[in-house]
Amino acid sequence: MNDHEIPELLRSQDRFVVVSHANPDGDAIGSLLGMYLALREMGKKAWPLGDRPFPVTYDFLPGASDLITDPKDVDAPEWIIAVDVAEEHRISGDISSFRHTARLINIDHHPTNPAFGALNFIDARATSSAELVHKLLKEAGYRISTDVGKCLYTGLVTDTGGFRFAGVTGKTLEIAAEMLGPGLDSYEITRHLFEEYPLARLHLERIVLERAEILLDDRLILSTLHETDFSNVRAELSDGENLVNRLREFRGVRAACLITVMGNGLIRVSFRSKGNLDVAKIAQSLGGGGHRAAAGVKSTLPLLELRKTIIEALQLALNAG
Ligand SMILES: [Mn+2]
Repeated sequence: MNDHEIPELLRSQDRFVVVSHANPDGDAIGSLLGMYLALREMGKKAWPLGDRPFPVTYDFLPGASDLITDPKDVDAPEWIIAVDVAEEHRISGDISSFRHTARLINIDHHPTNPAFGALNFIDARATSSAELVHKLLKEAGYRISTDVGKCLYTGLVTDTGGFRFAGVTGKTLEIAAEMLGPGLDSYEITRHLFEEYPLARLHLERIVLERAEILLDDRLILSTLHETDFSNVRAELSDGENLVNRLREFRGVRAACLITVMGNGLIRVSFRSKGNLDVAKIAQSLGGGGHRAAAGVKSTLPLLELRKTIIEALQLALNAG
């Protein structure tokens, strides 16, 4: 599955456009900016591409203001690097004008990734894609700078929930230490990530908790947001990132689910689980994907039908496990 030529390509090749997934989280943004800045520091042409500006939370990251949203500003790239993208159609940024002239390198840690690149580096044991970017850059002979470290550490910290989630080992902490390097405080970064939320998030959190339903003998907590909730409290969609985690934090709860009803007939569902329950499987059965303990799907099913399907699938999985 893994292509071992990638470090050599990063070292020898020159023109790279770097992309990640739509509605990017900390790992998507950190991995994208970390890769982009490292390539630039290595003296190469590199373009960070996305379909719209990143959420303001990440404005503190080096390179954040370099993001390109118009593919015309990308000049004849030879390589497309996709980081943290579970499926090709989830790539953010219009790569169609060079998709068939450039070759795609796919770097990801989602177990459901179908290896859509010409070259693929996929490792589901990694807690973040940032870890994989770090590994490849190191193997390419690149020595991590403070700027790149900030970006990659952001990816690692956000995808591990601040080192709390399943899969964090001593190795994870060693990699984190390498990313921080000497002279960089973890708190210089984590303060921006966890203590500078827009106030709109507090309003959203209130609504999510107020509407939380405790189901399946206290094993599932489910809540629902509507697009109008976001506009009512003047929140962006990204202000709700990872709010679903709050629903998993209680004793005996095995699964958490946050349903977000968008205005365009689409419904976003985020799943979290605890213990051996595999929510990626449930997301996949509905057309989505993700990780064992954190997965999601966008569905066109009507709300009530979708809700019923989700609860039944979770009930079946919980009773089987
Ligand atoms: Mn990730």
